[in-house]
Amino acid sequence: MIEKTFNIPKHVLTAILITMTFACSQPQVTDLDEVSLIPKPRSLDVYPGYFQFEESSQILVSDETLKPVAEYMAAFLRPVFGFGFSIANGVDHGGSSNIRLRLDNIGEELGDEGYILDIDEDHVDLIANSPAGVFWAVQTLRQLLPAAIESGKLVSGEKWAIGSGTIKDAPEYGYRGVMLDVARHYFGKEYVKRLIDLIALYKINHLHLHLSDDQGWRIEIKSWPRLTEIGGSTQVGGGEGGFYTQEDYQEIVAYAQDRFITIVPEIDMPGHTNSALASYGILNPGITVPEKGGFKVDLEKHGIPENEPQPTDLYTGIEVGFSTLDTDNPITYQFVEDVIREIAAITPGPYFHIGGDESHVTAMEDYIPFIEKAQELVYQYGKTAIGWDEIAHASLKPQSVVQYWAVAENAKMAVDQGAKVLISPAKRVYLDMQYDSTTQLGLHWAAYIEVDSSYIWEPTTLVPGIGREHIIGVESPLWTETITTMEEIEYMVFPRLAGHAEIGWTAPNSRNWDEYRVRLAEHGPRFEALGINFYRSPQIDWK
Ligand code: TNX
Repeated sequence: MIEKTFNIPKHVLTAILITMTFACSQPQVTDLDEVSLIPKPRSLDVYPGYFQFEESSQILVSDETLKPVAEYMAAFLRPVFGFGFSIANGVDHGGSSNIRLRLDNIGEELGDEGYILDIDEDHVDLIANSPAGVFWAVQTLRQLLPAAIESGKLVSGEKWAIGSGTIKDAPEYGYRGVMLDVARHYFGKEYVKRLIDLIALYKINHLHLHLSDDQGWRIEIKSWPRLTEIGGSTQVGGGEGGFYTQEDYQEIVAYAQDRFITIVPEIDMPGHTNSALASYGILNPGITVPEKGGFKVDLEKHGIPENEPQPTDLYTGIEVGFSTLDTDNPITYQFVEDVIREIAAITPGPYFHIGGDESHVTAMEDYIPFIEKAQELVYQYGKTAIGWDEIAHASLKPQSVVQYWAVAENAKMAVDQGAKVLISPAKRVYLDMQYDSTTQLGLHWAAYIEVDSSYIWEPTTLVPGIGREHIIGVESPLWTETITTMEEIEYMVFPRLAGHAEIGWTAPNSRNWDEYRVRLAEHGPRFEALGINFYRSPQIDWK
């Protein structure tokens, strides 16, 4: 065997060694403007240099109210970095390599949710008028770090650094929402919490829970216990269903609140009420359920005397529009009041959603006074009423909100009454709509919604006569007739929600599909690290 020796001159070797050592100690830093942020921030300035996280880095808070945000942040940094990230009061004592969370007056135009994220060689500063702004700055910081930050697992040997610069950011709309239908299929609180965690990353700040429908009643009402005992006992397809106790619901509310997400409870009325009519015959005006998918309530099992008014059958199919509350019966209003009172009492958020959609078997002359009474009760219990766009047929209070999903004239009627609009056009944001004709899950009555179609639209040009001043924001509903698991939820929600989040947050003149799709591609590894079962749309060159 021939031994080969390379005679490398000593000075060259030294030079190579120095270069290697230098290269190893230099972290990989991407300039801020090269990072794919979603939603796109309002402004971004890049400076030379970078901030490097150190073992000794601390999270400092200017204010006690920011401690939970600091804890939240530390909870995802610690396991991945393997650093301690201790949290301390006071942002003004010296020390470098710290992350400082600070409440300060950053100007009215950045509002309650805006923030400044300032990165230099010594510090990362997250500054806002209120804790919500600091929280959204944390979400931006997450996206400035490599995708591995989302894995929750230790990454060793990495030098963690982010490029220097300043991001100034604030949302276009104060209401950026997702709706989850837990009535057609019931999803336990762990599912809801995971969804809350995932949507927070995209700065979504409302989660609307569709808590009742023909197939299921999902929230405990102490004064009407059979609603969950009977009405919560099944779901589409005939599975066992389920419901949230009031304690479960409060746990969800608190979990969401910790992430600056407001829960919006919906009880859909006077249609979409079969689960209530199956629980209490006295609420039933004598309707019957569609032939396929109905089954008798076991009266004996629930101790219901034969001579009580007959409840409807439970319903496990997916037809809509066949049920209604008895709008002439005073007991109906006792029921509605009890339900609104009990839910309002455990809902800190400002809204109560009364549904009001597809009441096809309620005569308009009955529908209108019903909606007006329900609206009244919502205000009586201290909440702001929201309803689907049909409620605009009734006389609305100016504070009330109409959720535009189908009929533009309804939305226009609402603003003509001085009410506000939440934008949820089925053709653009319905997350239960299939991506294309090959999608296995979902429906397509409104449209096939590929990623481009879900992104390329603008709320203020959707309905003539409805402009920026009438709109409170954008919400993406996920109806769950065909959705049964968390994986299926994720598949329909991602990646479309990221685009909806940007429509709600980023001004229209900063949005552009060709540029967005490149940014979205970079979120593929983030989705993967988070274990999200997302739809790999062929429109995106996933990384
Ligand atoms: C229409 S959107 C409905 C829901 C269905 C959905 C299915 C709305 C207010 N009503 O009851 O689940 O279509 O896409």
